[in-house]
Amino acid sequence: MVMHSRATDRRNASQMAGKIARSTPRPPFGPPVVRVAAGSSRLASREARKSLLFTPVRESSGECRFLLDHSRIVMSSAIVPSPGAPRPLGFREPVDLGLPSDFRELSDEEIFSLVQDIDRDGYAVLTQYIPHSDIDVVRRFVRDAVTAAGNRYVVLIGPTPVAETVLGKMASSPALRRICMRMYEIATSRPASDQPYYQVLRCLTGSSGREHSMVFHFDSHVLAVLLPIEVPAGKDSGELIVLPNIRAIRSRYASNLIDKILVRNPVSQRILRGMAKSRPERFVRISLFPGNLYFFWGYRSIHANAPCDIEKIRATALFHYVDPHSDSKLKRLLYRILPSNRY
Ligand SMILES: O=C(O)CCC(=O)C(=O)O
Ligand SMILES: [Fe+2]
Repeated sequence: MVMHSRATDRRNASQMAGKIARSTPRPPFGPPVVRVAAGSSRLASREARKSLLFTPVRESSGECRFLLDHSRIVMSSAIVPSPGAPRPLGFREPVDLGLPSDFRELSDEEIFSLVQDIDRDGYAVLTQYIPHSDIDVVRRFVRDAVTAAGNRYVVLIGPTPVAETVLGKMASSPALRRICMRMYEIATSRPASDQPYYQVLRCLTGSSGREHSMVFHFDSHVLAVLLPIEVPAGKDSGELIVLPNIRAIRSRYASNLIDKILVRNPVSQRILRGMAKSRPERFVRISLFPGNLYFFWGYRSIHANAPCDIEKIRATALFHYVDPHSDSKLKRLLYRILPSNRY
């Protein structure tokens, strides 16, 4: 299997295969633990059919809002070992320890190339990064989750509900973690963070799925890693639409908040939707293929998914990495006093 970025797509795959040294995951430094999300996983139980009404949660863009009754959201509670314990900037893999590798590791050159692709084109892609056999399993999982939710939009947050699928493996993958950390370091010149991913599985279907389409936003996290699981064939296939890299990482949460308010209001949403129709060339429109892994600067880019066929399912898994304002006192205060606040 050859897995490569778009930049490397353009090169000869067989050349790359010889070039890429396989290395194995390093053992974590120390025993850090991270707390992931809150609440309880209900999918596995009969409770799965009950809606979790008016529970404040963070939506997939890392925002907090009250659930609507047409949404089904399952959250997870877990303490898991941080796969990406902090490492010194510039740290390189030591020696091959002979441990079984998880996903394919990328060389620093390949990671640089991903960052370049995002900076230039708005996104990068590793083709066929996740094996089809794993996608098939998680696709069945998605179908069951959608059925359990009454064939409506459902979002699963955190690693626990998806732990038995490849999404659990991705969440704890040292290879993927290293890619994210190095991308972040290269792009921001800041040391990589040991923040856990903000992990989301979004399943859109029916008219409630439509309501969650064309909702333009900035993410709260710098890097978005997107794995398509189910993509409807045909006209309305729910592409990812991106206005790439249009803002910098704000030093203050308050500035971020203003940006978000400027985008997430009905007037701006109408303007952006109109623009997507009348000036499509201004947006990057990404057709998604299950098994490919897509990367973009979610914090810096306005983005949304295009609508998809209401008869079909569109499912994507997202791993959001590094909230630059996680320490903000204002943010914490707002989340405390306005739990339904989306910003
Ligand atoms: O599902 C998608 O294509 C994008 C979702 C997204 O932007 C998000 O979860 O923040
Ligand atoms: Fe997003």
